[in-house]
Amino acid sequence: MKFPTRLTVLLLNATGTTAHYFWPWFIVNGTQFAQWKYVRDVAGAGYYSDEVVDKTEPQFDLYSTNFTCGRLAFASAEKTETADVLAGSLVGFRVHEGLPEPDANYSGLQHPGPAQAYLARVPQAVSIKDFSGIDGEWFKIAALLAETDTQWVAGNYDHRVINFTLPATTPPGKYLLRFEQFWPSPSFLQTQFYVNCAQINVINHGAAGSLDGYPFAKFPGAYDYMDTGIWAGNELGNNQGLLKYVAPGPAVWKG
Ligand SMILES: *[C@@H]1O[C@H](CO)[C@@H](O)[C@H](O)[C@H]1NC(C)=O
Ligand SMILES: *[C@@H]1O[C@H](CO)[C@@H](O)[C@H](O)[C@H]1NC(C)=O
Ligand SMILES: *[C@@H]1O[C@H](CO)[C@@H](O)[C@H](O)[C@H]1NC(C)=O
Ligand SMILES: *[C@@H]1O[C@H](CO)[C@@H](O)[C@H](O)[C@H]1NC(C)=O
Ligand SMILES: [Cu+2]
Repeated sequence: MKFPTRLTVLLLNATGTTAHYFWPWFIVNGTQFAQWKYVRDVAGAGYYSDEVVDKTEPQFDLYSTNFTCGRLAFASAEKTETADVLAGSLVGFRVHEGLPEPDANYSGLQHPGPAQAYLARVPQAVSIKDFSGIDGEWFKIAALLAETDTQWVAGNYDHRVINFTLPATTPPGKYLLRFEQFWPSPSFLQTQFYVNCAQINVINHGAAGSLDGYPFAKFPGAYDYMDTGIWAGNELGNNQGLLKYVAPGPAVWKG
């Protein structure tokens, strides 16, 4: 079911901070790289006068092409570098809540909630700079959900970095790595999504796993406003019963 419009409550804040955020830092081999080096830079939403703060605005429209990798992310493909990542290694994204430098690095996670990561392979004949991911075949490689019935894995403000493993059997090649973290809301259309994509080149000298038969997702397209993992009930909205939570999207690829 599509709901293309949303009534937006404008929260204009003169001091320039919001209760929102984005994920501009990619972490590989234990190193946190410069903002937007490997992550495609995004546009603001047009709600805040400060350019950086404007990027913190969450996404609500699950059917927008901006839902693939963040607002107008494809426009940054050309200037984004591609990180070599060994299959099986730990990677991570670090949060930025729109604080001015040099405090940006100390941003925290404003909204605990599920975090998931997907890969879409860049077709062999295509350059990653020409790959938006909109027609990509996305497979899920990580779902960091509940730790206990009342606590998400990404569970508090001090959780600045979200790490996950790139599966050891990921076939070598260029990929977009789509990272999302979100705050499921009991209010319809109010679930706040924070989506960013890194450009990666997977190096794998070992055996590659099979993706035959995997139910690939499309972004946009895979998620719906009616998904119980997105339009949360009141229990979930109050951080209760989290172990029963069913995340949107297909199952995590078994490798
Ligand atoms: C994420 O991994 C980094 C190493 O890259 C480590 O320093 C950090 O403690 C990890 N953070 C969490 C929350 O697991
Ligand atoms: C994507 O985001 C940009 C920047 O906020 C906006 O101008 C544009 O209308 C959005 N596109 C879609 C398809 O939602
Ligand atoms: C991470 O380490 C691997 C193995 O040493 C190396 O090939 C790769 O270039 C490193 N990636 C980055 C982004 O530094
Ligand atoms: C930001 O934090 C990371 C990880 O703790 C650290 O490696 C980096 O030096 C910090 N950068 C700044 C500018 O403080
Ligand atoms: Cu928010």
